[in-house]
Amino acid sequence: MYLSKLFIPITKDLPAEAKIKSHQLMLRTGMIKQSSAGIYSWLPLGFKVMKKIEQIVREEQNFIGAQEMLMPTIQSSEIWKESGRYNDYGEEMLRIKDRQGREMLYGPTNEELITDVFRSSLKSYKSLPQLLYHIQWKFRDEIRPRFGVMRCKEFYMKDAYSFDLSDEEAKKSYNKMFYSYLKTFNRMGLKAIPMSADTGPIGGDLSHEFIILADTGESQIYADKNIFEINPDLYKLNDQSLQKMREDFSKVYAATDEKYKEEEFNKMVKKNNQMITKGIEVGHIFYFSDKYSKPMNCTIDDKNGKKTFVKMGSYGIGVSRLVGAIIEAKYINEVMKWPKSISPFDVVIIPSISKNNKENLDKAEKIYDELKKQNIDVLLDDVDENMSNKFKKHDLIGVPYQIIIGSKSKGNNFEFKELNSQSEILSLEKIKLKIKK
Ligand code: 5CA
Repeated sequence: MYLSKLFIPITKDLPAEAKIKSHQLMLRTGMIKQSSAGIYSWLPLGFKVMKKIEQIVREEQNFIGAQEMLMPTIQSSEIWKESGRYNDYGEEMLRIKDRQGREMLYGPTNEELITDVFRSSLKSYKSLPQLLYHIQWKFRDEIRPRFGVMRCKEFYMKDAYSFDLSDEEAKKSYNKMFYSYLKTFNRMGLKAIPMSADTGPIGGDLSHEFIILADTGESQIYADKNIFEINPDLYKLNDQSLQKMREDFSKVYAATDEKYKEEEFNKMVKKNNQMITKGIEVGHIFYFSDKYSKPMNCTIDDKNGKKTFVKMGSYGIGVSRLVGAIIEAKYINEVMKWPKSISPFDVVIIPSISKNNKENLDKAEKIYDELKKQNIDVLLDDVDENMSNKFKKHDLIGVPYQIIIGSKSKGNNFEFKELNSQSEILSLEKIKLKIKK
């Protein structure tokens, strides 16, 4: 893509309404545009990053055997009345009437809808376990939407649901998701800490939030630094190994303020290992057994033909929130550097262009074609602007690699720079290898 053709409305001014870096940066680089309070349009640059995040989430869900489907955004109030949450959910739920006067709502989450799908589809224990997920817009009429995409009204979420015959089997599904989440966030260059958490309006008595460290986070966290030593890659996708993983995590203290107990924290964690800081919740998993299946009469026949309520859990990842959360975690010293796996482009070519000399632009175009042929997603900054402005702009856009075509690039060797490091002079072959690594 040529930068001059890209729909990227960059602004120099700091948007007054944006209080945190990610919100400022997303507005300044034209990743999003607010349409009304807490509701945003996703412009090409922001949408591209969000789609890459979505794809990683999808691949890791598929890896553990979850199946993708799609449920609607608009739901009937009937199923929410059955579960008892229609009144409980309160004003965060956006309630709508259709032309027949039927009460509908814009789904804030999907426990009821998936239970309804399940109860009319499967009846035998032989079909279990099942893991289903979708990636769909949600709406919560947040009283104070803020921080851009971090706490907004309309947001993009991956929500998965597990169905098992017994509590014991269900814990295995929970462990799989726990593992999948750690791998998912790792692939985005994030170290997410699983923390015991409250279950709030979703319910149940087992729950973990996945939190990444950031000063601007809304969650207060208390954890043992040793939690970072547990490496999810050392566990395998089988029940035994995943149970061991859960046990290893449970030995290391990590809790949000709702679950925090000072005495326990001081007893379990040595003073110099204590981490008391802020974080952003990027995922949340719940086990709630028959909380929905019972009132909604969602049963399954066990092997003796006896009807039992199916045991369920739900598992969310804030796909759109992650775009902002990753900026919060990775924006350092006025430079944004996207992790390679989700960067909007693999590399940007920055030629020094002047009115009477188009030689550098010609060279840049040749490299552009060459990289394109190798399936490298490349951005070419063909805008006629001085280099210092260009560098400032690319510090904001955050493409991790730059090929700079100026005085240091000679013949077939070019100046190559990874953001936040020194540049080096390399052949195009070596550059390709670095980008693809
Ligand atoms: N039904 C469960 C699991 S599927 C559920 O809804 N969980 S949740 O409420 O914790 O939301 C899941 C994730 O969505 C959160 O971890 C967070 O990353 C994201 N999220 C929740 N509310 C918002 C919001 N207002 N704006 C942006 N992202 C949000």
